[in-house]
Order: sequence, then structure tokens, then C-alpha cells
Amino acid sequence: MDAPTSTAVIEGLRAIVGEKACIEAPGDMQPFATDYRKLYHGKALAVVLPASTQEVAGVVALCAAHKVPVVPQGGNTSLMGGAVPDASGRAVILNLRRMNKVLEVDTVNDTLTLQAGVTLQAARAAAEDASRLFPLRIGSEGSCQIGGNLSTNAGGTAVLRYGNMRDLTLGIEAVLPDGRIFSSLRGLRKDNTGYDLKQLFIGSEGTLGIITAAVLKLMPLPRATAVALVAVQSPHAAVQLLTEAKRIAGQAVTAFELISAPALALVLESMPQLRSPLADAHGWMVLIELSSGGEPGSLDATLLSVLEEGMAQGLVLDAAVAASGADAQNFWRIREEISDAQTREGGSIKCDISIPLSKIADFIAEASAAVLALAPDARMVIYGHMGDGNVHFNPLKPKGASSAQFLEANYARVSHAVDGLAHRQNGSISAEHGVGVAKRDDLSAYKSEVELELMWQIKRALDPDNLLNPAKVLPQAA
Ligand code: S2G
Ligand code: ZN
Repeated sequence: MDAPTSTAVIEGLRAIVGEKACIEAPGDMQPFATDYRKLYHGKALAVVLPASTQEVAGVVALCAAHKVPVVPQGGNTSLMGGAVPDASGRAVILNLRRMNKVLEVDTVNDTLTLQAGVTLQAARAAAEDASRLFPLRIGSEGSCQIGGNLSTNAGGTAVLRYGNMRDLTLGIEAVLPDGRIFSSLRGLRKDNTGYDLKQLFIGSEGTLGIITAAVLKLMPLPRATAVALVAVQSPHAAVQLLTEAKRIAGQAVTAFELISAPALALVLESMPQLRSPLADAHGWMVLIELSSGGEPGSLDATLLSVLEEGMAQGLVLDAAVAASGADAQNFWRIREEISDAQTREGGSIKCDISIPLSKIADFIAEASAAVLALAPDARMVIYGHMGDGNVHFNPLKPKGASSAQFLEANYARVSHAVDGLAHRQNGSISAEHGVGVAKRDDLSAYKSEVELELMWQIKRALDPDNLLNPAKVLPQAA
């Protein structure tokens, strides 16, 4: 970009958001231009922190006029490099953190209206203050923002009961690539007046529009919960136990998270203050949570029935039932620390796959064998949302090995082996974390030509100059 253009853009940005909200010093910009996993180190022309939808629209229109790319960013917790620019230094990062107002909590309509920069933690707190539940639950809730949760259609550990962001959202407001404002901030559970346009923007990772506000569903606050960490015979046994849990506890089944022995070992090694509540080591465990609006304690007997049935069928080897809220928090802490423990350890190959639940146990066996044939000493860190047919199948470098060498030698061939198996089972190579940059080129192998053409047709219709979050999600133009 020539100097006059960049000067005009910078001056224009300052005029729209104010000098203090326009960051230009390279050192100050770097944290915004580096992704969560520190794998992508981009460069930006400027970082702007708009305070309103109108300011977002002004910034986008200015950049569109000068053909300057814009990278929308919330908490910058994307695991796929989806919220940082490339290294050209041409793009403007538009960070939404100043747009952090809860606009309305309606406990009759059971809706929460808020700006995109509200963190998930603050959204859940606002719901709880009104004796309601906003059920999205992910480990990064303190830093991820609702706008980012929407743009990646976030899932987390309660999808089994409540669904993901697509299911939890009634309306959104978004700024389009030309600066127009699309608003459907209506809290309606039924509205059949044409295309459901909000669903275009949810999950599009900021490539079709910048989500600036949303109307989210609120659920009744559970009064009864029952949690257990259960040692199971195998992934097959885990799937059968889930079937029994659904038969016995029905809708109360809220979470069913698989944890492999290496995943548990990784957490306990990196956080000595945490202890497994199980007496012995086991190859496979599941964290089960039941919840309902019934009287506190009213699910304890139900959970015991599930465990007794599991024992009777030889599915369950041992179980620790949370005796208090503190216990339950501890069990969940073990599960939620797996992600950061991988980051601390380094050398993690992340395969975020989903396949039909009926096939997931065979997939785990086949994929494990395929990986061990390629990297015999890899640690099989396998965990996550088995209830949704989604596991984080993340082979990890051998203890003490060099992360760089392990990833260099194995990342491509191991992830292709695992993703290829999932694909052949008619599964997804990115169930939860989206595509970003990390999985973008893989889509060519895993999406049909028609799917890629359709996505490009939609992208070109809304963003003909390809300025909004360019080079994310879609592989080179079909
Ligand atoms: C989880 C976090 C990301 C990862 O913990 O459920 O979505 O794979 C993951 O480390
Ligand atoms: Zn997950």
C-alpha cells in the first residue's frame, strides 16, 4: 500500500475511533497480531478498538473504500489462527473488546441481549445474577468473547444438553464487508420470514460480516446436579454407558466427556495440586454430569442407577461420585486443564474430529493404531465431547522430546492420517474449533467441489474484494 493511502487510512481510523483507540506502534500491536497458540505471527497497519456498531461500520467502510483488509478479533483465543492477520502489514485488526455491554436481560422472554465484546464469563455471570443459565461452557471463558463464540459456532462441554452457539442464538447484529449494518436483534423463537440470515454469519469466522451484538437464549438455572468421574473398560464401553445414561436419566444428561489415561497423566503431572479421585489408574475415563431443575440432591439416586447398571454390564470399572460442589469443580478442573496442559507441554498435534457416535469407538482404535504406526512413542491424548461424537484426538510428543522435531516429523502425516480416517467415516475434520488458517487448505480434500463453490459464491456476493478476514476458512478460490 502506498504511503498516501496508509496515511489517509490511519487518519481516517483515528477520526472514527479516537486516537486512544487506534494503536499503531508495532510493539503495542504485536500481541493482537500473534495467535493464541503463538504459531502465527502477523503484522498489522493498525489495531482499532471501536466502542460502537457505528464506529465498526465507519472503520469497515473506510477500509473498503481504500481496499484495506480488516481482521475482526474478539478474545483472540482461536486455535486455528483465525483472528490474526498475515505478515504483509496491510490489514487493520478490529478488536471488539471495548464493546462489552450487557444490553438487556429479559427473564420472561428468557433472552440475554449483549454486545459482541462481552466475555463468555461475564455473559454467564449476567445470566446467573438473574437466576438463569447461559449454558455455553468452555475453558477459555475468561478471555473468549461472545462475538468470537458466535463466529466459530463454539460448542464446549454442554452441547449434549443445550447445543452449540447456533442453537443458543435468536438474533444478531453484524457489519457487512461494505459497512452496512445487518440487524436481526429480535428475541423470537419463531420467525419464518425468509432466509435465516443470522446463520450465515454464525460460524463464518468473520469472513462474511463482523458480529457486533446478539440475542441469546437463557435456560432455567439447574438446581440439582450430580457429577462422577467413571473408569470405563474401553471407548466402546463408554458409548454403551452413555446409551444407558440417556435411557435412565433422559434429558438430565448434560455432559459426557471422554478422558484417556495420557490426557489425565498430562494434567496431573503439570498440576501436582490436582489429584485423581479414582484409586487406581485406568486406560479410559468419562466425566458424567446430570442436571435438572429438581430439588438439590434429587439426581444422586439417578446417577447411582446409571453407575450400577454400568457395573452390572461390565462397562464401569470404578467411579468417584462428587460428594459436594467443590468435588464436582475439582473433577471439572481436571477435564478443563487438559487443553492448557498440552500448550504448556508443546508438541501437540490437534485433530478436532467428529463422527457418528455409533462409529467413534472403532475410529479411536483405528486412528490410535495408525498414529502409533507413524509415531510409536506418541502419547495418545484423546479427550472431549464424546456425547456429541466429537473428540479432541491430539497425539502428543513423547515426554522430554523436542516439540519442534516431533511436530516437524509428524504434524502433517499424523493429522492427515487421522483426518483421513474421520473423513472416510463421513465425519468432520474440524468439529468445534473452526478452520481459520490452520485447516483452510485441508478443506480442498474434504469438502466437495459444490460445497466449496457455494461457499465462494456466498463470499463473493458479500465481500467481492475479499477484504474481510481474507485467507481464512476458504482454500484458494475454487
Ligand atoms: C476442549 C480445547 C482445545 C484443545 O478442551 O474441549 O476444545 O483441543 C478443547 O486443546
Ligand atoms: Zn472442545
